[in-house]
Amino acid sequence: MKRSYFVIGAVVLIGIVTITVLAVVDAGRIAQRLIGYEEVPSVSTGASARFNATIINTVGFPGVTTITPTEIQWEMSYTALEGTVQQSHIHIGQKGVNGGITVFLCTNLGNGPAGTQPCPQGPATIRGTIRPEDVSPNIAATAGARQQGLNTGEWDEFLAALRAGATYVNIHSSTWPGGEIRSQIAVQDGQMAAGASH
Ligand SMILES: [Cu+2]
Repeated sequence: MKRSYFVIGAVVLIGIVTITVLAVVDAGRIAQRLIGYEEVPSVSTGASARFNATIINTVGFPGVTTITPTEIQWEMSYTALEGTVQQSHIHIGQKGVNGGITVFLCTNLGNGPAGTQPCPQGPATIRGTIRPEDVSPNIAATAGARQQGLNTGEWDEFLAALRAGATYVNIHSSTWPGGEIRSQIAVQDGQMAAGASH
């Protein structure tokens, strides 16, 4: 009797897992190269970085699975910074303009939200996942982004800013505390646009 409950439970669990996996949709790709010339004003440095990210939509089925919020899985590799790496963020701001910090990628300054990873000295690769609670967390360092209207947890507005080209990735160093290398973010449509899922 107990064994049959176990078998039924396992079958139901496998079914739920399968449905969830089928509903994971690639909703956009980001692939940027950070350089000093994109800083405002431009910085002359031999440093560079790659920032790659995928916007993941996990779409639920009404009455079957819970609708899970979108998340962004990212990876960044950087090398040859001329100063000591201090922190890295996604900022809100159009090309050629400095804007406020909205998402912390790493920091060595103790100024990020709890759980923010440290920034190793390069060459290094770091990874993370951005979720709604990571958008402009309610800490002093993100006050600028909130003054620009991107408030704590405003996920849809964050995605809209990404897609509008109104965000950038920045790596700050001891030599250039305002940023040594930077790249504006552009989102390429993911496989969802082609009607496929995986
Ligand atoms: Cu920054």
